[in-house]
Amino acid sequence: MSSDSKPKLYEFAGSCWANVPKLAIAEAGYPTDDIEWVSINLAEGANFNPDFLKINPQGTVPTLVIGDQTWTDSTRDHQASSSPSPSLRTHQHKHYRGGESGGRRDLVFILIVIVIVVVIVIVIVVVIVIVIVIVIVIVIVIVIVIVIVIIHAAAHDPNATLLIATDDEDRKEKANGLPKGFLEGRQKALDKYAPEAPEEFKAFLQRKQQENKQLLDFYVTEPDAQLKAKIYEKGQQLWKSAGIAIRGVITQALKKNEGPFAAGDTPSEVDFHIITWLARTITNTGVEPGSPSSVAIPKLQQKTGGHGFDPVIAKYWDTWIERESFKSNKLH
Ligand SMILES: N[C@@H](CCC(=O)N[C@@H](CS)C(=O)NCC(=O)O)C(=O)O
Repeated sequence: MSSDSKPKLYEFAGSCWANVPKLAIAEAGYPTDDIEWVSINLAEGANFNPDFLKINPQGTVPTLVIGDQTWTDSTRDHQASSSPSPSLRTHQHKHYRGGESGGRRDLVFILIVIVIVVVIVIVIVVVIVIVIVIVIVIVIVIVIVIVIVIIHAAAHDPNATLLIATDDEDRKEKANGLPKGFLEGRQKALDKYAPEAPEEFKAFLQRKQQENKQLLDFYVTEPDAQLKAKIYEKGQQLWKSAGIAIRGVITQALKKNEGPFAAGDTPSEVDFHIITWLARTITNTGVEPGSPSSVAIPKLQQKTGGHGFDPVIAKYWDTWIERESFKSNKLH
């Protein structure tokens, strides 16, 4: 496959959501050579380069380009593989002329009526079964979409739990670790691109420049007590919401079948979103990426308010961390 005709996946090894299509590709056994992988270094703010903004004006990864079509959100990636509606076919109806048999018209008439009634009943039953199947499929699709939308909610965004401190100790750790370095790298890029960017991206970049600077300042200067309280409140709220998502929608999704995955014994699209989010959320608790549930779950419980989780969560996590797609993509 020539590089021009290959699907192009813009991603970053440290990106949480880019793991959704990466897992889907690995689980489907799609040859990685058939994809052109383009790394957008988020820690250096490469996503704010106007050249990338022309491809995805939100400046986020994953971004998938196939031919002249672009997908800029992992929650819509599945559309890339959806097939077009089947074309309608015209049916030719043949008309037959019925014959008559001598003096038994009434009997023939009754038989014809019975046949017609039986055919009508069969047609009605088939239509009802088809409608029930369609309704079940629609309900399943709606539930999957709802779960995916909830997992992606800003209320427990894993990029926010990574960057927003919950207390003084957490602030100190973030100020001495990856979050501060990440914010600094972005700031450098934003300070460079915002003034010289084409008009269409200026407002977006200036807003990002301001927001990023506020958070960076929180770590590199000594904030006043009021700002600290405001940020910590936001950080705690994010973890509380993460706990609600795990104990609510994720547990429900995993308990629908025997498990360990949402749809049974093989991972499906909804799992790629759940595990991507869970892996980053667990890493954000401070444990080593890919730690077993005996280590990860108690820490996750503590961060999300202390209440227990249903055992399906630990089972789900331990199943995923052993999976090749999880390991090869270094989910964290
Ligand atoms: N809803 C989007 C979110 C994508 C997203 O926020 N990606 C992060 C990396 S995990 C990103 O590119 N952030 C760059 C930024 O916000 O500056 C999706 O699922 O694709």
